[in-house]
Parts: sequence; structure tokens; C-alpha cells
Amino acid sequence: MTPSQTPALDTSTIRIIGSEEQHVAHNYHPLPVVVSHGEGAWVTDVEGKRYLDLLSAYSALNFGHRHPALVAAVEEQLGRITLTSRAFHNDQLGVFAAALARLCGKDLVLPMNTGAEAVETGIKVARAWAYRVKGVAQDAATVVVAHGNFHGRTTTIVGFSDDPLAREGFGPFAPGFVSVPFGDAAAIEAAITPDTAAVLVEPIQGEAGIIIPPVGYLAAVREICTKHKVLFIADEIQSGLGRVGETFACDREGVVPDVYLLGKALGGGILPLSAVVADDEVLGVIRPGEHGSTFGGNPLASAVGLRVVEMLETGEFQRRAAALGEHLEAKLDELVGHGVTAVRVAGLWAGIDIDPAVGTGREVAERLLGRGVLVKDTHGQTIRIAPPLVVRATELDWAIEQLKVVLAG
Ligand code: IF1
Repeated sequence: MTPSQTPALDTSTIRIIGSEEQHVAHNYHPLPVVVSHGEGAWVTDVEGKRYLDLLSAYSALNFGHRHPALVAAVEEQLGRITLTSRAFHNDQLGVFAAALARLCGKDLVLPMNTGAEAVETGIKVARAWAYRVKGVAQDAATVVVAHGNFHGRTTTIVGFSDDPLAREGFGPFAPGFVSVPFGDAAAIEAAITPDTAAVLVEPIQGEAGIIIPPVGYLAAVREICTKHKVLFIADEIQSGLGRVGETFACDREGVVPDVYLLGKALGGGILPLSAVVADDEVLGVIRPGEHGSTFGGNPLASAVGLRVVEMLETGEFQRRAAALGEHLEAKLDELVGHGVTAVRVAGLWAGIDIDPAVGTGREVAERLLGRGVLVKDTHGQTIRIAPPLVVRATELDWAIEQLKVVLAG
């Protein structure tokens, strides 16, 4: 492939990027575009150029940029109160928690802010449940995780990652995690001991490249966890809330985990909101003062979260993602053998493996940038497609036409 042909940048873009590089830690390698506005599935850069957003901030923008109903919920709450801490009650959290618990079919919600916080909270709750309900000896609890996992960036979480980029240089790491191949239910059962508190998996692995497990895997994990009295914790932070054409990716197999970990789109693409959702037998182990966070359960996030749950309760976004996902899959399948070596699609979420003869995922992302499409590469040869669920079929078709041109070199 010829060198990336992203168009020359204008002075405002160069100036802004330069300032960011001078004052912001270099923990990312962003594409050379400065986004200043967004609406629906589209964003506009400081030069006035428009792009179709096929990343959705890693599935945090399932409802699109600045969805009117979500902006209205924020504006309304901004005029009342934004933050109280949990030292006091507020009039939004209980209503949000009741709605989210109902959506999940569970009793209780523990609200946090980021996905990593929800994962960390889920691990703490599972360990406390193991000691206080299952009878595991203090400090002996283990959690089974999957190869190729991505659950966040805290040192506990990267400690059980097998991605050198995520973990090297950040040790020492917390003990108590056992990693087994993703998609292999027998490997999970073989890893379970009397000290196992939980199995923690993404129902579909996102960062790994939208890795969809064999049909029946989630049902097998459910059965194994029930059999061995181990908590099934589903990290639905990226796969949940409509992305795969269901409320949760676990719904694809009719499986209900013991614990849902939610985040990203739960905040409507406007502010951070995450949650651990489970029945009283699990979340009820946490006693006052044992866990929390300054912003966890704040009224502003709760007001947005409530509107998100109400939008999901209609099923409209799930149906849309399912229907458009079938359309997307049919179109992407046609690319296999034409610059693409493999495609994986679940609802409006796709991993596309680029033929190395065409170039790297990053090079394809840069070329798509030049054609008005925003995507993110992952693990070298893969690009991820995750448009807002409000995207139109005609817009998806246009984006795939741009991809075809890029693949053709
Ligand atoms: C980055 C990846 C995606 C997640 C799952 C928990 C979290 C994430 C399944 C933590 C977060 C984000 C983090 C962001 C980029 C993005 C990402 F590339 F890093 F791996 F989506 F695939 N569970 N994923 O996907 O949630 O603390 O970020 O709110 O760190 O670069 P968070």
C-alpha cells in the first residue's frame, strides 16, 4: 500500500495537535483529526470537514452524539443539582437504580463512574461474597478470566491481562486470577477450585477484535458456574446496551449472569456512568462504608442513566442494531478475499481483519480518515466498526464503499 494519504492538515489542526502534544501525556496515538462538533452518527472537525463516526468512543455513543432526549435530561438536571456524594440521598439515584435493576432483572445496583471501576467493584464484591456466603478462606478467593481479555487499565486489571502493552512495566500485580482460553468452557471448569469466587468474561471480546465465542459457550459458562457455586460475572461494558442487537450480549444465548458490569453507553455518551448489577444475595454482602466513590450515583449521571434505561426499555435500539447488523454483515462478507481476510459481526459491531498485503489496520484507518470515515484499528491488522445505533443503512453503505476504495489501494 502506498503511504497513508491523509490530506495535508491546515494550520488550526496543526496548532491544536501541537498544543496537545506539548501539554498532554502521550498515552494515545490519535489519528490526525481534531473533532469539535458532533450530532447523531456524524462529527465535524475544526476545518469543517464531516466524518461518519464508526467508533462511537468504543461503544459509549450507542445513542449517537448529543441525542436530544439525553441532552434534555442533562440540561434539566443541571438546573437542579449535579452532585451530593452518597453522604446524603439525592432524588435521582433511587429512580435510576430501580429502572436499571428492572432492565437487568436483578435486585440491586452499585453505581460507579468508569468501566474499570465497575470491574474492580465486581471483583471486590465477588471476593466478599466468596468469604461471607460461599465460605472461602479469607484472602484465598480466585477469579477465572479469559485469554485476550480487556477489562480496563487499573493495575489489578492489567495484572490479569495477557497483552504485554497493557501490563509490562506496571507490576507488581494482585494475585488471585487464573487465565484460560476464551471460548473454551471445559477450560473454565478445569480451572475452578473450591476457592473460586467468580468467572469474569466479556460475552464478546471487544479489544481483542470482536471475538465471538462458539454458540453455547455462554450457556456452558452459566451451567458450570451454577454447578460449582461460582459467580458468573459478564463484562457488558462494551457489548451491552443494544450494541449487539440485544439489551445484553448474554441475551444472544438467553443467558443471565449473576453479575452485570455496565458502563460506557450507560452515561449516554455525555458523562461517565457505570454500574454493578446483581441480586441481593450477591450485592447485599457489601456493608455501609465498605465501598464507594465521590461521584458514584451522582444525580446528574443518574438522570442521564435513567433516560438511557427508558430508551432501552422500548427495544427500539436493539431491534435497529439487529436489523442494521444483518445488513452490515452481508455487505462486509463480500469483502472477504478482496483485501479482507476475515470478518466478525454481532449486531452493529464488527471486527474486520485487513489483508497484510493491503496494509495495517492503522494505515487503513488513516486512509479512511481521508475519506470521511472514523474507525479504530486494534492489534495490528484489525479495524473495529461500531457506529452509533442511530446510523442509517445508507450511511453504512457509503462507509463500506469508502472502505472498498481504500482496500483497492
Ligand atoms: C482505553 C480498549 C475498547 C472495555 C470493557 C471495561 C472497560 C473497557 C469490555 C473499561 C474499556 C475502552 C478503554 C479505552 C479504549 C477502549 C477499548 F481498546 F481499550 F480495549 F473498547 F476495546 N470492559 N474499553 O472495553 O472501561 O474504564 O475505559 O470506562 O483504555 O484506551 P473504562
